[in-house]
Amino acid sequence: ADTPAWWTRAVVYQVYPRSFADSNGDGIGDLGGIRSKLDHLAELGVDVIWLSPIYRSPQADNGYDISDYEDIDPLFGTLAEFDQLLAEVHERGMKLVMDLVVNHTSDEHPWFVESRSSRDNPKRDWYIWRDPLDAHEPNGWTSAFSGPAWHLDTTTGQYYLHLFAAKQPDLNWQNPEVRAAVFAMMNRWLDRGVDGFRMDVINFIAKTEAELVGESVRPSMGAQIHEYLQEMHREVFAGRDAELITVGEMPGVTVEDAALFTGAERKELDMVFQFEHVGLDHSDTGKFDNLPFDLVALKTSLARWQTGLASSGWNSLYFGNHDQPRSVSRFGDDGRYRYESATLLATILHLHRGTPYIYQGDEIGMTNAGFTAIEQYKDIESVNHYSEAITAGADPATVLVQMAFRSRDNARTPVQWTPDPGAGFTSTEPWIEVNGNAAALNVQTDRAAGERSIFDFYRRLIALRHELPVVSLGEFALLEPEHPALYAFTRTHDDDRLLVVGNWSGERLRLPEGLTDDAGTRLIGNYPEWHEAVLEPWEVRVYTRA
Ligand code: TEU
Ligand code: CA
Repeated sequence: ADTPAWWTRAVVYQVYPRSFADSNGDGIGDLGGIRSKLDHLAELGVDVIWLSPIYRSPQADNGYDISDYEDIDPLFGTLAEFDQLLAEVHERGMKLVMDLVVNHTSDEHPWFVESRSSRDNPKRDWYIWRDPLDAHEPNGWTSAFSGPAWHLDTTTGQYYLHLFAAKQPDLNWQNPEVRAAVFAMMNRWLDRGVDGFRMDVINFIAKTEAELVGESVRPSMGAQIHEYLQEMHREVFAGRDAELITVGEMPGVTVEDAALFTGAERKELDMVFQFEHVGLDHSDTGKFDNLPFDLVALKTSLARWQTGLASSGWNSLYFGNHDQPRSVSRFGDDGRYRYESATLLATILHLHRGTPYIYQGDEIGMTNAGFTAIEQYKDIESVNHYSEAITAGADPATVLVQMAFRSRDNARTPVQWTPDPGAGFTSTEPWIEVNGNAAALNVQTDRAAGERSIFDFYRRLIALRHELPVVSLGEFALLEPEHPALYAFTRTHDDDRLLVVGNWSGERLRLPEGLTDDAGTRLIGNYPEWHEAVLEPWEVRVYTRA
């Protein structure tokens, strides 16, 4: 069998630059801040750093609205500083991945400025323009950020499509000129030394005429998506993909599709971010309609993805990112058992088969922000949701409770480095409030916690993935699928076998009879002692048997 790709043993760390570290005292994170924390990342042991967008942008969606793909926004620094950061990342033996946002640009991108200037502009067909239908939007599609997905441009009397904000017009990927321009830009970043891309909503780029005029509320994934990604592979990655890592963010992707996107012989992507497990705790009416957590649903979903990509393709593994609530608040206990539940979540995730992604701050168990007033929120999705809900007659207090759990801003408060005011993130007023628990919850305090350092626990999990083929490649098998609080599974590789047992609850849990018989010895656990037949609240154990 051919040698497993390097990223089967790798761990990726996501930096959301605006909230990571501010080096020039303007309250916004920047490249200088990232450079000052590279030792933190190297000590953690991560292999790849994924940067959320740092390109020129009006910041309507915190940089996911790009107005120049080939320059760094002055908020974050300069191209020269970027090259310095890249060199320092490489010096430490780490790789750097950029965020590729090419389903849409900013409405201030020169391409769109030209496109919207007249109906016969050569770039008109670089975006998706349609005539009004009975003086209204061409179809019923809605934006992810509330309201219709179409915006009427009065200059030319046509609507343009935007699946996200009106300041994020969708590119027309059916146009070969668009594809060529994107591929050329990607090649220039790779030629600059970048080691790959995380591709923003990349499954949305394929919209066909049928879908555009169809009445579906949101686009399904157009059939040409595989053609586009295979063309991207030929034009950009072929001949150099062995050293690179590509991950496609794909809301709504199924495990069957993911097997096609990530099969090695398919020459499309290395892995995808799927959304099933992060969609279980809200209703279909919308992400802010929160539902109670259901462990059986979670472990069943993740197990199906393990099985579905066991022989072909590859999983990414994540519980958090800049769009999701903080995982210890969402899935664990961010109060009494914060250390125990944060380390349980990390162990369960990192011992699945796939490439784990650590979101900045999760390595010290950062929690949801605890915002109570709409003025504290900055995220366009949250702010638009609030005004839409209130306009529709919802009770502001109810909406604020929903947002306090679900808002993307929960993951976007500044990383907490020290107990000082400003949490060591900035010397001035930060662009978004620092979490009120920063004085006790920060890197400095966590690193001094010895046995109860979450950072140190992550460091050990990452080392296990680097050292043990049973962790990176071992076959996954879920045990006790119906148990409401026990998360148990095995990993087997040649003669090596791991047994992972986790008590995903705040109550003591009696282990099923015989489950740990001949399970072997202790590999890692989050309680100092193991009382054989009973798991303590949020206790996780990994047994190893050769
Ligand atoms: O996210 C796309 C996406 O799926 C989320 O925005 C999701 O739709 C939303 O949070 C509801 O669950 C990517 C980026 O990660 C996000 O930050 C951007 O806002 C979005 O695309 C548009 O670029
Ligand atoms: Ca700054």
